[in-house]
Amino acid sequence: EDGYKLWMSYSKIEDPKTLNFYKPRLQAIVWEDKDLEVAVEEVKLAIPKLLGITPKKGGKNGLILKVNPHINITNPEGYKVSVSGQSITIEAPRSVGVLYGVFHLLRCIQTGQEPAGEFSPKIQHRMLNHWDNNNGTIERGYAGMSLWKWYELPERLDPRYKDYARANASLGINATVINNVNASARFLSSEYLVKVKALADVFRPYGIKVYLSVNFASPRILGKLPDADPLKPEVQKWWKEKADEIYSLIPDFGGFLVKANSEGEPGPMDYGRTHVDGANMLAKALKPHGGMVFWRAFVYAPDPKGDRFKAAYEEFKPYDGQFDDNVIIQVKNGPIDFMPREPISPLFTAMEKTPLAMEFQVTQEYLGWATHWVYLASMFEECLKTDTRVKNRKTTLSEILQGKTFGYRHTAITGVANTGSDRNWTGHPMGQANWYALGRLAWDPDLGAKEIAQEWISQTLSRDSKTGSDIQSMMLSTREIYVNYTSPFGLHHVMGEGHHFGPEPWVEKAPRPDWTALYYHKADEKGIGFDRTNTGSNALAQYPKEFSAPFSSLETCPEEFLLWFHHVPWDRKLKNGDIFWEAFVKKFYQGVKEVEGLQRDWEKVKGKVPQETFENVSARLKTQHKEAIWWRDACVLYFQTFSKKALPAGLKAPERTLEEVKKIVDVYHIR
Ligand code: BDP
Repeated sequence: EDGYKLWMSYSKIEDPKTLNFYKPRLQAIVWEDKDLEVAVEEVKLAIPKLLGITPKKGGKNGLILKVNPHINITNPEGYKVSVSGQSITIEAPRSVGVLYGVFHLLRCIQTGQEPAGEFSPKIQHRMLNHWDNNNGTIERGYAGMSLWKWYELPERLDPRYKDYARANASLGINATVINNVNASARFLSSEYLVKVKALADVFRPYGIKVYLSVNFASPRILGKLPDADPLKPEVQKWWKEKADEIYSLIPDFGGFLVKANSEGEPGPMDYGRTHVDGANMLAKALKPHGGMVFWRAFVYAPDPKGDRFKAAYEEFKPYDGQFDDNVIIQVKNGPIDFMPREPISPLFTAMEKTPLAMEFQVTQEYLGWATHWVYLASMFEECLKTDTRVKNRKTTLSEILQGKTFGYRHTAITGVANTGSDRNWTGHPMGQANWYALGRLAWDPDLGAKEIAQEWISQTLSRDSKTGSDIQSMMLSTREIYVNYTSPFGLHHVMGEGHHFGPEPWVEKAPRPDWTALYYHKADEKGIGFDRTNTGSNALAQYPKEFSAPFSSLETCPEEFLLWFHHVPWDRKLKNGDIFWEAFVKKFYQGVKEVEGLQRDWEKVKGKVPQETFENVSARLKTQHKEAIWWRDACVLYFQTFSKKALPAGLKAPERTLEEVKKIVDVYHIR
């Protein structure tokens, strides 16, 4: 068990009740439709392994798979499962629905449930974003090189492409953006498009549409036009012809993802135009083919005196309602950048006439790369269940994304992938659960981190209920542990500059002021934190009043968000009676202790989970422990230079000096 098979290893079921229910009903597979080939193939692969029987073809009873365009169902990608007598029937209007139904059935077998009911995705576009470059590297990838082997395509199709598609389809992921948002124009060259087509052909039977990130300056770079001004007819013509070329190769091509006028990428503003001009121009090129534009709102113009928190809202809010109907604005979950804990982006509460897509990050850029165990579903869930108070009533972010609140015409949830060429796909074996969770939440954003963890464990590490619940509790604790030793009370953006690994709260110089740590923590002799209330940047005013009210005062601000919104005096008393400085320091120490707890708990599952995974996780936990101490020592010693206060009684001072800790990061700069 080296992890290659992900949650599709289909290990033998031991539970007699499950065997009794499924064995008689899976003796045969009945289907007619040719489009059901991959669904049938999956059943044929899984059932012998799970149940030790080989289903025969045809007959009256058994697993009946049917495409039925006339069944009445909420979403055309949904399916119905019913059990009667010795048969299980999976029926759907499209073949992909039947495939989803098959994966649902396989999940039910492995989690000891009986299948029945109607299942429909709550979100239309369920996507992965790969930040893969054409030279095989991955921006912020920690699990090896890109999965896509551009030099071998289109002739050789790595078998891994199909396993990638199976894994995604098993979760209901139906779209993949295969290249980096910092996009090379080369992906749109005719030479590359045939390679992209080869991938699209592999993914198609699994219901997965391919998208490309595009470089806005492509008409200039590839088309040799003088510029890429979206209002110029020749530029529009270039994009239209490019779209026609793409669709002639890939008739179901999904569309474009665009990072424009952000972090140095080209965009319409280079020509005095707007996001609306740029997005709508691309939308018009794709429209005749049914393609979509995902236009990212990750923008922040350099403004040393401003507050980066406010940038996306300020740039996009004025354009609400002006985008074409095949444009979605893709917004990161928080206003800054994938921090271990962020408040929700205010844009989600403010764009009533524009569909917004959620962009989560699955790759752990700011969450310890591949050496820290962080089960991200806890963070995704916290974000999705946030009550935004939109319309002055309970309105979760999940509901907004589902289109219920503002009546979106399109809905989307996307995750920046954590996959790579490592044999186990994600580097850290537990990172697989994050890919899994992203897919499940994109299908149903109301699912809970807890149930998703349990499902994943039953399909990967163990079906023993004690072992399962032990691992589940560990998983559910990991995110808060990471927060404790890196970013307690809402501390943010104090990681290493550029590479984003490890602590560097002392960073005061960077290519931009808002890439330093000092910009965010603002520590001084009085206290620490970014005042975003009306005495500070007033970023809170971007939220509905009913949402921001509790955050606005030091008394009522949830403690886990304090430093996001307040400059907190070091000796401010917290709810538990500690002064802030002491509570703050204690969190770092607590985080380290908790990693030690994780190590002890993990030892207990030895012999109960696949040995290779056991050893892999154990070793990574050792590194995590070492790095948690590094975070603790760096933050405590550095912030102590401002607070000038002693450590709380009973805590042992770090064994090294601040100067010594500062040197450690140099090693990581070359990682
Ligand atoms: C930041 C990453 C950078 C990405 C950027 C983005 O550090 O590599 O290009 O986000 O999302 O988090 O565009």
